[in-house]
Amino acid sequence: LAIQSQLRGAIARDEFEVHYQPQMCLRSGRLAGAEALLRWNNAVLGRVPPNRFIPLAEEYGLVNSIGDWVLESVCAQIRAWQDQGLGEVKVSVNLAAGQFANDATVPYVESTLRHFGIAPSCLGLEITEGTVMGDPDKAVAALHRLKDIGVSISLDDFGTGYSSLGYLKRFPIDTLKIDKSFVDDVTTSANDAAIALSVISLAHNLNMQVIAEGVETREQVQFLTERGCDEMQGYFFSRPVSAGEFTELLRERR
Ligand code: G
Ligand code: G
Ligand code: NA
Ligand code: MN
Repeated sequence: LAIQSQLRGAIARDEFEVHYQPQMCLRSGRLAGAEALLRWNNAVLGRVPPNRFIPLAEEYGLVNSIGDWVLESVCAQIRAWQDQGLGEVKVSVNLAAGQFANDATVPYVESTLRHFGIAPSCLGLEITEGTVMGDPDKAVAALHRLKDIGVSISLDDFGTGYSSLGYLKRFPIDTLKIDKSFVDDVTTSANDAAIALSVISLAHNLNMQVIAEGVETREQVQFLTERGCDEMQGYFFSRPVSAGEFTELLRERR
């Protein structure tokens, strides 16, 4: 398959790029950090979205090397921003199921942070419900080891998978992300509004933060702000942008 052989050589050919989507703190109105979103631009296949190539990377056994590349690239960038006097920038990185299942991942996260001299509080890891449900007991242990290092954990796409509230109680999760599918109609659908409010209450009652993703309109911002959502991410604020463009946003923040 063309995509398999192209994906295999993508790191060596330097075809990946990390983009950064701003995450806004609603209380201060300021830039709180970013989610790292991987981009692949291949000479033969063009731009392939991560929704397509990450599952293939899992299947071909490439997800660990790609994930390592993302983590190093993000840590090098956080270091560079700090060296440029732009402060400690918090970045959330998506962790694939195959990385999460790999015992080498936690020590690798720790040694990479140390290598770049980055405070663990600058790194967040985003997992999905599917990532942790495969082997929940192992997941609880791995999450605790990550918490011990000092990185924070977000549960992505919350509400769209098969999560059980019992697991939510056991997982040391810092932040729930309200999935875009609930945000889209939050100001027009009573059901979506009820779900968003319930997730905000659930998170706060469990001493977690809440971030809404896929926020596109002023009405959504207002609705979610009034109801106590902590952070937001979406096209209303910014699309995912290149590291260079994000550097400009950080300069404006100062
Ligand atoms: O921008 P968007 O098309 O970037 O992202 C689509 C999906 O791909 C999201 O579910 C996102 O979590 C996932 N994704 C983006 N970058 C990465 C990455 O570096 N690693 C993993 N595992 N998933 C990613
Ligand atoms: O699955 P995950 O939540 O990690 O991926 C987020 C995806 O949503 C990425 O593909 C990202 O580019 C996209 N995204 C982020 N903000 C918005 C938005 O406001 N509107 C839309 N349509 N997509 C968004
Ligand atoms: Na994500
Ligand atoms: Mn998501």
